[in-house]
Formats: sequence, structure tokens, C-alpha cells
Amino acid sequence: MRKLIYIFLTLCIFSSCVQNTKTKQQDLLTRLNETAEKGIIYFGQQDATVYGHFSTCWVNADFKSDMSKICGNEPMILGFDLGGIESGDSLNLDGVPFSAIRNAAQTHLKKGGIVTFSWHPRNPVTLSNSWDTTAIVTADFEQIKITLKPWLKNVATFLNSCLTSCCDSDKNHQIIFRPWHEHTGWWFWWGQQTLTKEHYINLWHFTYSEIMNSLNRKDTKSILWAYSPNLGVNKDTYMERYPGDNEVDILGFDCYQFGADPTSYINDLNKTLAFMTELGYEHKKPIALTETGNESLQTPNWWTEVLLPVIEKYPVSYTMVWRNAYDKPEHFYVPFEGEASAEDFRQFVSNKKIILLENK
Ligand code: BMA
Repeated sequence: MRKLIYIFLTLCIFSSCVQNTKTKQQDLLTRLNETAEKGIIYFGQQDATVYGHFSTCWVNADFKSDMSKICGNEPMILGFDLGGIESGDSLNLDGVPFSAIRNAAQTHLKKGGIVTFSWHPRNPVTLSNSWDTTAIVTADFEQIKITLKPWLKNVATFLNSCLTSCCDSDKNHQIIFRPWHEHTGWWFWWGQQTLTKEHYINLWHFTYSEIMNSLNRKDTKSILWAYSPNLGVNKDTYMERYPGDNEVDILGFDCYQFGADPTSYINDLNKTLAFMTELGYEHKKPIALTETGNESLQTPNWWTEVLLPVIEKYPVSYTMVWRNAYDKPEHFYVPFEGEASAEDFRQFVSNKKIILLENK
């Protein structure tokens, strides 16, 4: 009898260890992959906890995000932009101190939230901004890589600083990095009008190896890489500049509704998410709507009648809307207090498929 009790207790201890290890090993990729099985979608916003419509956390001590003022919760996915880090600036391209970004990212990771970084770096030839597409076509690509090398080091140093000091020793925090986004458009210097397909893929490989080599924690994968073409692609053109399964973890897509009429947005989303669902199965990767929104929320009930009915049909792991600028009255994507779509937004986030941080 004693022996039986002993065996039983040993089994219990063993199974609880397995359980613990499983929880610890439940990495970000697993979380994103499981959303499809669970029928859930993580919801996100760019810069949500560092500023909102006419307020900033680094100036107001009592800052609360627009989202939490409207619905009591923060987004599960929190996006930030690293534009400016390449030159060692202390503020990013939208005037946000990198110290505030680091604090907000660490706070969010500790609470179990998911952090994603995009990067709008300067034009490496003219040193003007990302939207300056001049001088790239005629530049020597090897020279561009020489300029980018220390820039990438700065990115990796910042990512390391977000990941290391926030980590409990037994937790492997991870972040999503989404460089060279919307490259199927014409507006960035890394876009398809400026870089050849070979150069774009080469740029991705170079970025991947420079950053991976500079990470502090090499024992585990600290970064998931998201690839995100923009509106206007079909299944072939989506994959035309794909750098390969080894260097991409998430298949993303950036798509905005311009103006008040949602018709073409709905069509584009349906068309693209349908072939992305196939690509997700084929490449065994989660899919995500990495940037979306309707600036100034011009369509009534946009959340429950436009966005939700489309995304809930596909295995979208997360959807992230863009920022509520603190200094541009029209540039907002989530309602703030008193804004007309606040009630519709509350309804949207109360749908059990939509997951915010700590709300379910
Ligand atoms: C754009 C706009 C710009 C901003 C940029 C990077 O879509 O929001 O105002 O500078 O993203 O965040």
C-alpha cells in the first residue's frame, strides 16, 4: 500500500512539473497559433499607453490611455515605432521618448501583454525620413548596408534593453519585430518602386542576421519576425519578396479604410485574408492584420459593422489599429472620451472573440 501511495505521489509531482514546464514554454508563437483554435483575436493599438488624443504619459503623471478611459482595459497588442533609434535620437519620429517606450513595453510584457515594434528609419543615403524615396535607386546597395550596420546595432541594443531588464529569470519575454513594412507600396525608401526584389530580400536577410547576432539572449527566440505587405497584393505578389520561412514567423497585412465608405476596404480585407488563410496553412504560420483602421472613425458603427464581421471569418491572430496622435486632432483610430463611436467600440471589445489585456 505504502509503495502504491509513493508511486501515486511521484506521478502527481511529475505531472505537475510537466505542466509547469509547459506553461513556461508556452511562447508567443504558440499563443498566436492557438488563437485560431480558440476562435479569438487579440486586439491592439499603436502607442496606446504612451499617449492619446491630446495627452501624453511623459508630461502628465495621471495619464490614462484613451482605450482604458473608454472600456477599462488596455489592448493586448501594444505597438511602438523605433524611427530615430538608428541615429541615437532620444525621441522617436513622433516625439515619444525612447525611455517612455521602454517603460511602457516592459510594463506591458510583465502584465502578459504582447509588444510589437515597427521601424521608420531615415533614408540611408539622404538621411531624410522614411518617406524620402530619392537617391536609393542609384545608390550602391553595399554602401547602404554599411550605413545600416550600426543602425541595426542600435535597434538590437534597444530591443535587448526592453527584453532583459524586464524579465523574471524564469520567464522568456518575447517581442514581435516588423521591419520593412508596406514594402509593396511606393511611399517608403524600401518600397518596391525603389528596391529590386533581390535587394529587398537581401535587406531582410542582412537585418535578420545583424539583429539576431546582437541579441543578448541567444538561448531562446526573443524576437518573432512579422512580414507585412500592404493593400493591393494577390497571393503571388504577397509572396514575391518573401524572405523565406526561416526568417519570418508571422504573415501580416496592413490595410486601412480611407474615407467613410467601407465598401472597398471590406472587399480588400476579404480577398486578402482569404488567401492569407491559405498561406498560413501552407507555411504553418499565424496570420495577422498588423495595421488597420479608419482615421477619425468616419463610418458609424465601424467596429461592429465593418471590422468585426470581416475579421471574425478568418483565423486572424491579432489586429492592430494605428495611433491616437496627441498633436493632430484628426489622426485617431480608437475613440476617446466623448467621441461618437465610443459605445460601438465598447460593444466590439465586449465580444468574447476580442481579447484585450486582462479583460477576460
Ligand atoms: C504614420 C502616421 C505618421 C507617423 C508614422 C510613424 O502612419 O501616423 O504621423 O509619423 O505613422 O508612426
